[in-house]
Amino acid sequence: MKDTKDPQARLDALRADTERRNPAQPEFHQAVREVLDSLAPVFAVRPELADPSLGLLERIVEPERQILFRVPWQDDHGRIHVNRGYRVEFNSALGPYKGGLRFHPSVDIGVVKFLGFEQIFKNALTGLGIGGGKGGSDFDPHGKSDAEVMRFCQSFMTELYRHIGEHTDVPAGDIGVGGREIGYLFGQYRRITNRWEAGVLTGKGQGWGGSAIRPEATGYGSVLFAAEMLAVRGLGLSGQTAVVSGSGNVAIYTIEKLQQLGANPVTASDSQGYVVDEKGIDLALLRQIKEVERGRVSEYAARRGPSAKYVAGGSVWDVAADVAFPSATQNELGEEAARTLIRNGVKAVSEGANMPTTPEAVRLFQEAGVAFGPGKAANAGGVAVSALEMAQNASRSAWTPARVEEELAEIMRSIHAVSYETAERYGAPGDYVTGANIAGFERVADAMLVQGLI
Ligand code: NDP
Ligand code: 2IT
Repeated sequence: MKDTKDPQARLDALRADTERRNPAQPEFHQAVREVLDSLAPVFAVRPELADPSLGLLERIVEPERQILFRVPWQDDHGRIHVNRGYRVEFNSALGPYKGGLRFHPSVDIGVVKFLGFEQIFKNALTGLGIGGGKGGSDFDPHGKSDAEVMRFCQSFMTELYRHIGEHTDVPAGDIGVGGREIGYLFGQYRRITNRWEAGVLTGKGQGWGGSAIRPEATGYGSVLFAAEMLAVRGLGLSGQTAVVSGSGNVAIYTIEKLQQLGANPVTASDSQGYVVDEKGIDLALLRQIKEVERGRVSEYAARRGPSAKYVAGGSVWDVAADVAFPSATQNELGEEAARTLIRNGVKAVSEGANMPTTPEAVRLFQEAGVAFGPGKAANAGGVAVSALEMAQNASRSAWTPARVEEELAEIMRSIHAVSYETAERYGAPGDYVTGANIAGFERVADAMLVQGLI
């Protein structure tokens, strides 16, 4: 990289270098760019962090370790399939690598690196002593039997086990990985290692080391973050109409917390379409279809009656709302959707998913004065309660749901406060993207600096 003292020129050169060294990884480039674009104000105040001779930035964009492996498995008809397994151990300056596993056909090394990179700063924001990592596979759990999912998980863990551990790397769920998969993965880890090492995975069942409120934590946290952003503007969630995308773990508990706080979530979606329910989403029906039957949101509309309409292939962001919760996947909310939401009067957007809003759409929201909560801050509640699960495992205790929920609320308040105050301090009032990126970066950078050349 060019050895220049001009911070912006250094950042531009680093970005170009990262793109050249990591070809064909557009999601990773996007995630790196979004962080680097926020950092110039830090270097104006703390030039030592950008000192070219330290190479700190070059180290931050390079994972500490990248693991790629073959995952062979047999389907119910005896046929053999081969998938790829990934674990990117990105940064352990603040604690053991921590982050979910994603099973989805779109998973490749660039997707895992984008998620792992985001996770470093998200985890730093929680203040709970966890480093950043992510993993997964291009395996598609849709339409697979429980037995097939179990055989896949066992094969995946038969390689992964040698790389993880409660003090080393602690995976959890993400898209396509929930309680069922964590159960199969944990069983195989225990069998291979002959260790009851509860803290090696989070998102476990509550009867065997899982934490209360972990399934709810990401969605609940994203709603609490939205409530904090609205409170700054003298507004509340009660009585507000909400549009939520996705119908998985994050979306379901986003809808639940919105209803508890008196808001009216009217949508859910999957990769095939969305449903809009003018009476508000019937959560018991949605959960029956998604969690029990593992079905599609189209079935919700078919069973709910005349208040609900299914729109195949449409954009959920066409539905008018006061608050929006993108909770499905990356780049699901682009420029056109942002314009529609702004035209319809949206006041706040809280990212339950990782990087769901494109950079152009983020800019539009910010220019329009919409409160925008980036995923690193807004969806950190899930990994935060994972860290609380690790604490319970280490002390062989189980906290009450009320205690975990109170801690989650306090953590979300503090992430909001540090993002808000950091943005103010660096001359970008109300800009949670800048605030969260700088606050997370400073914690990681400070730890790396005093730990020597790592
Ligand atoms: P789930 O697998 O439970 O649900 C994913 C949902 O998103 C499904 O409705 C799925 O629909 C939809 N979806 C997935 N891929 C696409 C796509 N390419 N296009 C449109 N819709 C899609 O995952 P989670 O709810 O756990 O995760 C959702 C998001 O939240 C992800 O970005 C994840 O990284 C993020 N997140 C999750 C956390 C957690 O604790 N689980 C913590 C923090 C962030 P379909 O079934 O049709 O694929
Ligand atoms: O993106 C995320 O923060 C997660 N999928 C949760 C990670 C975790 O370790 O709980």
